[in-house]
Amino acid sequence: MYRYLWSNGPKEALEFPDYTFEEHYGQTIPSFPPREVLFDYLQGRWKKFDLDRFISFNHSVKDVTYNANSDKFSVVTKNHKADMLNKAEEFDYVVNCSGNFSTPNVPSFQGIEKFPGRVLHAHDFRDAVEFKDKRLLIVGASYSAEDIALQCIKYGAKNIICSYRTKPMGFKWPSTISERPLLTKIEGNTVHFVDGSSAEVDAILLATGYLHHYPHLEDQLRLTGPNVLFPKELYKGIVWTRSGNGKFLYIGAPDEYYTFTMFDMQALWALKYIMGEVKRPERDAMQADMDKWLELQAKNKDYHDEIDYQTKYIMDLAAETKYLFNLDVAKMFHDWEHDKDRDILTYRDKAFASKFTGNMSPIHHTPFMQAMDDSMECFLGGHFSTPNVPSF
Ligand code: NA7
Repeated sequence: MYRYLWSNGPKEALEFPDYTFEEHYGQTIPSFPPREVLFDYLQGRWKKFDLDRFISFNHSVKDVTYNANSDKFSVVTKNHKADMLNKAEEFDYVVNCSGNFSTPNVPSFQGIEKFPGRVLHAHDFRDAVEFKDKRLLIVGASYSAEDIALQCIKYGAKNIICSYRTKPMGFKWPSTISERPLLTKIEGNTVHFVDGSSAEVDAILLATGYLHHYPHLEDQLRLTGPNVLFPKELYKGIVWTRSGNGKFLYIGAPDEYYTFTMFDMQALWALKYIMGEVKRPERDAMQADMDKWLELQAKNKDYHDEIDYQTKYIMDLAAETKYLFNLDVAKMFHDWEHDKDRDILTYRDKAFASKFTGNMSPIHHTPFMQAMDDSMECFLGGHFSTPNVPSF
């Protein structure tokens, strides 16, 4: 979570029904908070429910293996404070929630090893100020490329070229950001592109996504493949079907629009499944269900289809768990995408209403592109204006 990172989606689209932003902050706050404000909200929820007591801090999971004879998992953890491995423990179920946005996908391009400037992956991007007055090439055309390009321009980069492999992001960029097709090679400071054009740049940032990477799991338990809304071999996007007798689960493996609420919904489904309240069908029916989701996924043509797809997925989990709240914020996501298409520089200045309190958020005291201080104090400290929109 790099410095100056503000939420790139409305906070109302990730709000927990059982712990609203208004409950946490004691007031309504703008819809696109910086990272510190979101982190504080998360902390509030786990403090409210006293969740720390279930966690062994300073421990990492080193090895998970499934033993078909005992139908149990053997788990080795490391105690980092004592700097020692613990004795293997046995578990009936294992739920892997280690995330899939931390191991960079690093493609290679001819000549990149001799490029004289800085080369980094989005994972290692920390502070946009580093690129003040610089010409930056960003490879990739998804969320990281979009956001890092904006951040760098905001904090004074001279110009930015975003290079796409499949299709351009296509936003109405300011004159300092442009898009070109994929680079072919790099010679000194000069980058050549597929369309025959070239440009001189000072730094190269690979916003080329992340890999599913689970070195703490034995091979047969490891999910691999691209970052998609419905990964293969996961029944309901949760239960690993290749091995582990239906007792090895993943939470948070799909790519996401819904984020916090999707993790929560998956966790509830996993809990009810482990408790035996939700059952998995026979192997063929499980496969048919996964195939259905994979086929539907293949039909998605744009962000809007993907939003509806993930909404459907979450509603499916909600129906099976008899969840009490309606988490469907598809309309909010569609509006947000339209705001981005209208003006990528101002979409974060919009306000949304909470699905659970019904209250409209105020507009932040400073437009995003002029808001240089991302501290919680500054964000919450100013006077908010009330947006001129009808209440929901
Ligand atoms: P994403 O969303 O997985 O996007 C990765 C981008 O990198 C995407 O545009 C890819 O192009 C591009 N890419 C991947 N490999 C290459 C190569 N070899 N050459 C050129 N371009 C490449 O990752 P982000 O970091 O943007 O976002 C991470 C998550 O944060 C995201 O999934 C959301 O959940 C929020 P493609 O379009 O596939 O051709």
